[in-house]
Amino acid sequence: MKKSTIVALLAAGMMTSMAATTQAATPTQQAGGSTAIVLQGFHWNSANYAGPDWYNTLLNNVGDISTMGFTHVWFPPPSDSSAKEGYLPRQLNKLDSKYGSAAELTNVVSAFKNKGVKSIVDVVVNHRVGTTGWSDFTNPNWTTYSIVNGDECNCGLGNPDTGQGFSAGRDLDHKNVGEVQNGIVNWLNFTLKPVGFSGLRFDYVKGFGANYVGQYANAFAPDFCVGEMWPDSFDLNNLNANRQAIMDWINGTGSSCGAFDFTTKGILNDALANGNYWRLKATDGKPQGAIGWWPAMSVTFVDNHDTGPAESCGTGQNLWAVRLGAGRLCVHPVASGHPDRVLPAHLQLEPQDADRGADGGAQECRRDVDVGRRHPAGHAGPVRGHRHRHDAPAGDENRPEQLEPRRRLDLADVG
Ligand SMILES: [Ca+2]
Ligand SMILES: [Ca+2]
Repeated sequence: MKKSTIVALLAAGMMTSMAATTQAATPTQQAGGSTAIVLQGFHWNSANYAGPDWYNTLLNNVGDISTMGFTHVWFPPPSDSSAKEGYLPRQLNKLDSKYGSAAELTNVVSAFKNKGVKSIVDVVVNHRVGTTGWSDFTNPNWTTYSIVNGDECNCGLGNPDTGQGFSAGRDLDHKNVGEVQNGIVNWLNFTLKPVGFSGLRFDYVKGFGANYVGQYANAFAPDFCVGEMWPDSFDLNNLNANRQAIMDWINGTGSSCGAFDFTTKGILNDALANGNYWRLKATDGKPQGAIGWWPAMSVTFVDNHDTGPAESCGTGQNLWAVRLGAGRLCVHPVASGHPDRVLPAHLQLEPQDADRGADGGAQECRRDVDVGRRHPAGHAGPVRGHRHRHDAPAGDENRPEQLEPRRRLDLADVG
């Protein structure tokens, strides 16, 4: 994927002119009436997969994922990274990673596209790491003027950070037009878009100004955009403060990107742990989370690679199967307060057996799971089950199997 200098310079010139004419726009899936259901197509252990690697594991599941009704799949950060999971990006334009090769990535994205499923790329641009050290950025080559002047490397020659710092990587100076802004837009449009990605997920957006997410999203023109905006605090007795922080961030992007509804996620945690389902409904009768205030821009959320606890069954986030019960709430239109619409929802592709216990024991930490969606007409969508045991050999029994539809849990059922 390496570009020649001539091509890169040409691209930079093109993007400068394009950026000047790009208009702010809300992604189509967030403009209202969305029917998107997003599957997080990886988990924290996915980078460990080999034979097949993760991209080919996904490839083997394209048919099932499309049949289950998912409209979008969220991919892990695809660039070369010093952390195998992809969250310490190094050579942005190199798309060979622990998840697989650039060719395999393009292949699986194409396979999804052929089934009508769109792909979302995980965009990590708060920070970057050097190729051989802390700050020698290559491919594309950026100087230390691209690093904020308060970074822990004491090497940054740029402006002060426009958001929070991240100590494991060099915080990028998003005010820097020539290297950072143009470099990110070029990467989005000339490295990632040709892979086939149509959606954006922005990582750690508290790390830099929301306006830059809006700028980058507008340059890419995604059909779906979501930011990882965890408010600094979560107080069950002051949920409005939590969701207001999410609203403020969306506003900061110029309504060019939605956000995960982490308020609802926090309420669900309490509801499921303590039976406080009443919290899910606000006094105005609408959902208490971000979806109650701005449903079209709020992406309901269950769990992901860095929220699931790991109290048992070895390492990694492995309780999402339990939490998928909550997913039933999230994928139901009734949960949105808008029965005519299924809001974007997010579930996670269940792991296979890569994180089985080191002792090879028989402890089962993932139970039968069913996921599905209720169509606007009220009929249940396809329901599939995945059964995994730590003592089960990899093979056909780890393949999804058709299970009988089960009773679904609606907000209406619980108060
Ligand atoms: Ca830093
Ligand atoms: Ca930062």
